Amino acid sequence: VIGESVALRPVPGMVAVIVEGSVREVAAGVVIRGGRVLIAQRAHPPSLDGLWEFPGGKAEAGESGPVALRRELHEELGVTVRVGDRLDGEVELDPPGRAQGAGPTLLRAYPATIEAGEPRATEHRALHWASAEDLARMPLVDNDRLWIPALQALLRE
Ligand code: 523
Repeated sequence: VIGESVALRPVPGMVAVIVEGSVREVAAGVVIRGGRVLIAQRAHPPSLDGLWEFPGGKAEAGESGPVALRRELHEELGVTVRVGDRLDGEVELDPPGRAQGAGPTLLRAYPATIEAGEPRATEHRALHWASAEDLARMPLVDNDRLWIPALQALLRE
């Protein structure tokens, strides 16, 4: 009798866990200092080689975006950061070979403040402190362009 099936009864807590567990996040860091924002030039994959991004990476299973970003910026740039409140907007990524029924992977951006260390490119080709004008003219990965207008406004404040 379907109506009496425990498995089909809506249990709000359980639904929340399932939904949260199916979303994957890539967290990108917006590090602003002295009217400029840090961008990093990707070396891979070939389709993104040479393009600039807000550095970051994939959250591992069970890891929040901010925690993942702190780890990634330590691995990639050698800095310790404090992560702020997420910026508006997100971009759905299309990972090749995504399992059917699996949730989306979302690119999200967070402001990050350097607490210790000076950024060094250990996995990127180069780093650049970009002005508002640089953001308009340098080749950024398409996904990251979403945040350019908001950042330009911030940098010009
Ligand atoms: N993006 C992206 N913008 C952006 C980042 C950090 C990542 O569009 N600012 C995309 C690029 C990849 C995917 O997100 O399609 C994963 O980013 P990646 O490769 O930087 O994440 P990693 O380092 O966790 O991935 P692996 O190298 O595979 O471990």
